[in-house]
Amino acid sequence: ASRIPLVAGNWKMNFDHREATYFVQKLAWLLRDARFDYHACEVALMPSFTSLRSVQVLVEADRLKIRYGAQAVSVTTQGAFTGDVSADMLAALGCTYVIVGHSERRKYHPEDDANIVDQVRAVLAAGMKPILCVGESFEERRQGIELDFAVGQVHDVTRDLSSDQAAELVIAYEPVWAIGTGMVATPQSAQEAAQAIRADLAATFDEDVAERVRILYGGSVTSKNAVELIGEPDVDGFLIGGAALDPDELSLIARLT
Ligand code: G2H
Repeated sequence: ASRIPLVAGNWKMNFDHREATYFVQKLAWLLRDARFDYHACEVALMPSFTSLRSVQVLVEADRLKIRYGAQAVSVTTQGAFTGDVSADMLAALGCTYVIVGHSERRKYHPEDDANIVDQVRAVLAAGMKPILCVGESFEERRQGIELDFAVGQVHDVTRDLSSDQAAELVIAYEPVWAIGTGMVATPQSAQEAAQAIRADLAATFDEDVAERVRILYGGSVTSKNAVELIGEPDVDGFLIGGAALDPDELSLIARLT
């Protein structure tokens, strides 16, 4: 496919701004040392809000090709919303991506489908790309409805978008049972889900949109399982948690992708 793969590190609630700065320097050095081709694979990091400014300063000063983004965003543009961060604030920090609807946000915060649609809209309106996370829990998999469930989660968000908006999406298929558990999905089941999601995009929009959207796999990705997963035709990269906390491991995964 013509899609450029994306390796995105989701740091979750790890690293303060000093640790983030050190990490980015080390990762950039490792990739430079390996003559990494950023045109062949995009690398992005999703630090905490508190680290974004430090990452921006470093990326701009050293002209790094590493991209970055946030892990969530407010659905409102400004005003009396204590503790929230707007999409425009993130765009002003040079963010390329914003993770939307991660299962941990769906679980620990009141992020329901309506809120997730609004976050996607806010991210797009500010000129960034949402990384929309979907995926079934163990219960849905046990019932054998995992594909319908994941496709349904995508559909609930995309049905109200225009083709131009949908084409900007990155979708991360992250089966909840695989998140942080060491239980990675098989390449076949990651492919099945990615293929089903792409087919739904083709049905909702058209082939062009379906071919443009990158679909990542997430859930216990490491350098040990990345090669097999990326070999699948509809898997366009990874959203990586635990393994993204080690610059050597993350650079290795990027090089293998
Ligand atoms: C899934 C993933 C990153 P991990 O949440 O989004 O985390 O790789 O630790 O399973």
